[in-house]
Amino acid sequence: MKVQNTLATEVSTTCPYCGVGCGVVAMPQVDGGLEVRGDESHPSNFGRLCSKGSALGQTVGLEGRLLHPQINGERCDWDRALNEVASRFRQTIAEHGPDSVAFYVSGQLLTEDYYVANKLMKGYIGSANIDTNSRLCMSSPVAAHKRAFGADAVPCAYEDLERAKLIVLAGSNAAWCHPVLFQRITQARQENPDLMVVVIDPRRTATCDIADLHLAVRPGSDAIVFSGLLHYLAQQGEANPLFVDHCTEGSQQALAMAAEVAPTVESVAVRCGLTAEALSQFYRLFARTERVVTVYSQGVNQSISGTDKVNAIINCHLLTGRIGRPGMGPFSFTGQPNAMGGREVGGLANQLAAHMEIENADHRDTVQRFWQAPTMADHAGLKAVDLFQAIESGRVKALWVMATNPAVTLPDADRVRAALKKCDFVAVSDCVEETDTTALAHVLLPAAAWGEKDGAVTNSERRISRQRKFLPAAGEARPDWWIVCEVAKRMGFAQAFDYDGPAAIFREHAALSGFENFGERDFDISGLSELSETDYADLTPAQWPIRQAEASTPRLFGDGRYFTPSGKARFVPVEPRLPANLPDADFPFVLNTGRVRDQWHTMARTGKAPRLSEHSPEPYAEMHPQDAQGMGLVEGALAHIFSRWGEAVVRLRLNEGQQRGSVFVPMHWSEQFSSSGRIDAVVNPERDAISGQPEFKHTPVRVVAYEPAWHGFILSRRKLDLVGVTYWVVAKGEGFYRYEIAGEQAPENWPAWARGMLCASEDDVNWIEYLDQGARRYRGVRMVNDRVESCLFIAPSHDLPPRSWLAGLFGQTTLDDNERKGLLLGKPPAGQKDVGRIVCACFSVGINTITDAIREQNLQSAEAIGQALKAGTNCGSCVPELKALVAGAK
Ligand SMILES: Nc1nc2c(c(=O)[nH]1)N[C@H]1C(S)=C(S)[C@@H](COP(=O)(O)OP(=O)(O)OC[C@H]3O[C@@H](n4cnc5c(=O)[nH]c(N)nc54)[C@H](O)[C@@H]3O)O[C@H]1N2
Ligand SMILES: Nc1nc2c(c(=O)[nH]1)N[C@H]1C(S)=C(S)[C@@H](COP(=O)(O)OP(=O)(O)OC[C@H]3O[C@@H](n4cnc5c(=O)[nH]c(N)nc54)[C@H](O)[C@@H]3O)O[C@H]1N2
Ligand code: SF4
Ligand SMILES: [Mo]
Repeated sequence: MKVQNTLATEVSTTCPYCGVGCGVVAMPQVDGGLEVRGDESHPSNFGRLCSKGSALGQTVGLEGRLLHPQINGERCDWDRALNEVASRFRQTIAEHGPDSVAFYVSGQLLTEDYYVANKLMKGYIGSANIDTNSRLCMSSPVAAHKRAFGADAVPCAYEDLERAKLIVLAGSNAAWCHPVLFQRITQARQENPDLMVVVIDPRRTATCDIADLHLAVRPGSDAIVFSGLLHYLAQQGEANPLFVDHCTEGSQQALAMAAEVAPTVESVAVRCGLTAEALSQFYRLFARTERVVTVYSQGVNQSISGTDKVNAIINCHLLTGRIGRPGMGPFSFTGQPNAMGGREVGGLANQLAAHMEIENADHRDTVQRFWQAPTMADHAGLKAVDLFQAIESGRVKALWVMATNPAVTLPDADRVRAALKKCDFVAVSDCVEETDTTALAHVLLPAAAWGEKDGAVTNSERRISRQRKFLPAAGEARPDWWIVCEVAKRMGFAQAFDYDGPAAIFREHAALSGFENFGERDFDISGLSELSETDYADLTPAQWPIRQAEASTPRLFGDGRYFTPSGKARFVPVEPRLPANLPDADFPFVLNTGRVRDQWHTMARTGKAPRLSEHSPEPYAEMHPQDAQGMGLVEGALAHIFSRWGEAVVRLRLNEGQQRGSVFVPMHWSEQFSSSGRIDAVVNPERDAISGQPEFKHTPVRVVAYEPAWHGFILSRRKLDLVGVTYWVVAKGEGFYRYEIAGEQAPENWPAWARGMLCASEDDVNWIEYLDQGARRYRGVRMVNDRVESCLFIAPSHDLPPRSWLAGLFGQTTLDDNERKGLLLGKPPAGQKDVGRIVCACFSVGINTITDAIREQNLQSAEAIGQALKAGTNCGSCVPELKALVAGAK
């Protein structure tokens, strides 16, 4: 069947989500659908995909797409929209100078898009006010790499994970955020039982499933952990004097500082909230293992001292000389698909292009001559948070946002939204029509989405891969590079932006990387500067530097030479600092934020896939059960979270894996999906003084029970306009939309209210209902042609029927009598089971099915569950949870 439906073409491309950069084979179907599989030949994933990658087929439909340009909400043609953007930018620059305009771009742009946006701003507008959401993500590692290595260079390759004997994951929930790397590590452990894994994270995450040791550190204390490690290694005689002498500088200052700030293992343990035993175990393991890779991600980066924390980690690798050789090194896992590509083209406000520095006059001269640019920016531009503050104060008057959603994802997000509202001119390029940011735009520019355009991305291991087009563009959507170039032409820069396609841009980018380089700059892909159109079309994944065609460099620094003036790597003395804001009597908890397994950021794409909405359908806060005690905070209830910056309302989950005193809330919910789950409204805007990266992982908050007058939910085949609710969340299911709702005031007449929302008319005969006024319970079901059309359940508390069985009925074309009866009761008739919350997204296997099978068939492992139910056998993302269920049943 599948084979017949598949069009002849199979296209190899790259997944548009995380920085693992998995190869995907896209198989467009004759019915317009899309099947995907992992690309066996891609060296990043060798055929694997995670839940998000596997569900790509469910996300490419036209639903919700921005199909036409718009000015002030009115559809218009491209010419008008482009002229509008160009003239508003030109006017603003003429009146207020180049620094009065800005671009806010994204690690989800392709390299070619990014390259032209940066070229336009820095070389032609003459300002460096182009910053990117990578500021929120990778800017601390960038700054730390530059301090240590003299360049923003990631030394490692993924194969080092397989060749290591110890992997330390610091502030990384790889099981959910870099799932295919997590799978590679898991497999490496199976093949090599000596491989040890240490996870450093305040909370117990799915990643801890493979940890030999989990250090549940006090939030924000990683610099102390690694300073303590540095001192310990020195004391234990684990330094590598040959390497330190010949290849590094500054060790003495760094060691002296470490001795001062982290004198004993015991003192470090106390400050980090660990036992001395556990900490020594980690230190001993690190000391005695030559092949160690230390992975770091947002738990380290997103901090006011993120740059120092990364350097504290790198210091330990420098002291032991564990860098530049197989199976070892400090390894930053990048977040977005093209976080690295953005750094290569200079997408950050304090960079230039091709890893050159904006503050360096020679570099400016080099780039200016290469571009033949009329005006070069000569000072760093505004970093993301500062940029939006400058918009608020009116210093920046015209903004162009591309491929990011700042009204949701910047800290202190209410203030960001207010700044956008005030801004004289906002253009937004996006694929999706309705986002919290597009709602504030004057001009909307429809961008071609994944699968509709060609370009390159670079993953965490410096591997450049192609994204390829295999679908026609939706509506009038155009690739981002085209949109930028058309605006540039209309601003008077026709010659410099006259490209006939992405290959031409890529060649120029590659040529710039080699231009007057002489081996002085790490980023050099001059080997790709003469690709023909066919070469570009067929480009196979390779790791930079690529100085000759078909070269690839898995590992950097094998020769012991760095990009600093002396050629030596630099130790950085690190004085650990506390987070900017600490809990107090008013705000006693630390808010930690991050990601869930099956959603990508603001859910613009993953929110369209029913398969991905089942695992975490609602925004939630995780708390330790003891912290919740006596506060009316019970499992499944709603919680109101306040900080000095803002508030949110989310569902409460009690979890002993959560450290006491802290609360975890995912970052994904915007106002498109929830009334009040936008957690960045609560997050403080503090940031690292060196990198400008915000402290998303640490905001003092108060958590209070939120007790509305009534709770409820609706499942409906069509989208609804909700009336009279104060709390709502919408998630897309298979054949229905799920609304979780609550209200502070009960409607005067429940039936009239419900019919108003769900029925064709007040006296709709298809509406069957049940009202118990005394118990304040109301239920209604609408059946049309034997199919359930919608159902609604209201109760005075959150104690409502499970949604999963009801949800399953939307997949049926007819219901039998028993099912109909069950429908109004909200529970399956005798003989039918409720599968429960979905654990395995690929095969939709619910938690009840799994726990029943574990009990009835005495299943002892995740593999056994896989054999019995298929759960966990496709993408494997749910395996940690399956193991936890097996363990819980014992
Ligand atoms: N499913 C999914 N995957 C994604 C994304 C997504 O949206 N969804 N986004 C991608 C992007 S852009 C990024 S940047 C990456 C992020 O990938 P990760 O950094 O792995 O993800 P996060 O959940 O942001 O945070 C990681 C962990 O840091 C921990 N943490 C908090 N405070 C501290 C601390 O003080 N010390 C330590 N050691 N740990 C701490 C948190 O508890 C959390 O478990 O994920 C990428 N992959
Ligand atoms: N509280 C909290 N906040 C965080 C974080 C956290 O850990 N905690 N993490 C931060 C990090 S690391 C990151 S990376 C950011 C991510 O935050 P954002 O970048 O703001 O989030 P996305 O939802 O990925 O936004 C991408 C937008 O681009 C659109 N898009 C997709 N593809 C294209 C394309 O090809 N062209 C164009 N023009 N548009 C496209 C999508 O429709 C979507 O609207 O969030 C940051 N915010
Ligand atoms: S791990 Fe998942 S989200 Fe990341 S690139 Fe691979 S398939 Fe895509
Ligand atoms: Mo990110």
